[in-house]
Amino acid sequence: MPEPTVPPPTLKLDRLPPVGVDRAALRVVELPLRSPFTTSFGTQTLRRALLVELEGEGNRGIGECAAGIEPAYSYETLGTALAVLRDHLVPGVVGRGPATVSEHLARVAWVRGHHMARAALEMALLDLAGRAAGVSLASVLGAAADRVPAGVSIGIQASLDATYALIDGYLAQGYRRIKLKCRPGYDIELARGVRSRYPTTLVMLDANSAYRLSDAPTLQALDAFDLMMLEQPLAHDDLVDHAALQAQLRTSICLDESVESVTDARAAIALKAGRIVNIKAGRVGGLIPAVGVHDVCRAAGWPVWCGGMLETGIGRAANVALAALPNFTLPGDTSASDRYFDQDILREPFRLEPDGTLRVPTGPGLGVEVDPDRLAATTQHHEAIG
Ligand code: NPQ
Ligand code: MG
Repeated sequence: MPEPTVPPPTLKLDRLPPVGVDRAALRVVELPLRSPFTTSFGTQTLRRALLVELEGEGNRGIGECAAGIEPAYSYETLGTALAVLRDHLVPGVVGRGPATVSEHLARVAWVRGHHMARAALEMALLDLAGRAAGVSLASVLGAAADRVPAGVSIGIQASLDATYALIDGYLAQGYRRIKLKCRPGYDIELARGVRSRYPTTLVMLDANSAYRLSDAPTLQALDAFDLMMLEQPLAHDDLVDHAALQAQLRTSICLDESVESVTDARAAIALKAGRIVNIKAGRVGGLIPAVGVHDVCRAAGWPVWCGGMLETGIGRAANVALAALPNFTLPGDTSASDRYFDQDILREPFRLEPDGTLRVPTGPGLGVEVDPDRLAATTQHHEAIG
C-alpha cells in the first residue's frame, strides 16, 4: 500500500525579512463586555487585555495577550504575563540588532511555560516583520481562504428561554454554529431543549473542565442530541481520562485546555483522547506552534477550529488569519467584534458578512489599524520597556 500523503507544512516564515526592535512598551486596556459572560469557572463583565507594542526601523508591531484577570481558564493572568514580558521576554528582543522572527524567538526560547505571554510577543514580532515586508500574517501562516465561517459562544444563562432568545438573535445575524457553555446540572435539558427547537443547527457544548470521569453516564445521555462535539469535559491535564471517556461516547470530544503544545496534540492523538482540537495561539505559545498543532492534527485526520479568548480586534485579526488555514474545517469562536464589545479598539471592527463569515485581513502584518482615540480612552496602564 502507498504511504498516505502528508500535506506539506503551511508556514512561510521565509517571507519575513530580518528586523530590529528599537523600542517596546506594554499596555493594559479595559473594554466593558456588552453582556456578562458566564462559564463553568465564573462570570466576566469586562475584558482587560495586555498589549505588546514594538517599534523598529520605522515600523510598528502590536500583539495581544490572551491571559485573563484571574488564573481560572489558565494559570496565567494578566499580571503574570505583564511580569514575564517585562522582566524576561521583551528585554530578550529589544536593542539586540536585526533578526528574523525565528531568531528573535530563539533568544527567549529558554523561558519555560507562560505561553500566553510568549504568544503576545510573537504576535507583535509577526506584525512588525509583516509590515516591514508588506505581507499579510495570513499569507505567512499559510492561509487557504479569504473568509472564515463564524460561530458564536453563548455563556450560561439564567433560563432556557434566555438562551433561546440569544440563539434566535445570533442565527438571524448569520452565525453558522452555536456553542453553549455548560456545567453539571446545566447540560442535558439544555441540549435537549436546544436540539428540539433548532433541529438542523450546528450545536456543541463546552464544559471548561467541569466534569469527572465518574460523570460518564450523564455525558452519555448527550449522545441523543446529535451535538457536533463536547469541548473539554474533563481536567486540563487529564488526557488519559479523556481517552477513557471518548471510548464511551458517540459524541466527539474536542480538546481545548488539554492541548498546550504540539507535544500535547501528538499525545492526544496517540491516546485517542478526542477527535477534534480547538486551537488558540495563546494557549500553545504562539501562532507558529498553533500552525504546528494544525499540521499534526491534519496529518492524523483530526479537524481543528479556532477558539476565542474575548479578544479585542487585535487578537481577533490573528485568530481570523489562523482560521484561514486548510485544516480549520469547522466554524470557530471567531465572532464579530460586536459579539463582545459595543466599540472595538480598531478603526474598522470585524463585521459578520451576510454569509456568516469574517473577512481575512489582507493588509501587511495583522492587517488592522488601531484607533488612537479608542486606544487612549481604554488604556489603564502603559510602560516603556528596555
Ligand atoms: C473557551 N472562550 O473556549 C473560552 C473560555 C473563556 C469564547 O468560549 C476572560 C478571558 C474570560 C478568557 C471566559 C470562549 C474568558 C476567557 C471564557 C476564556 O473555553
Ligand atoms: Mg473552551
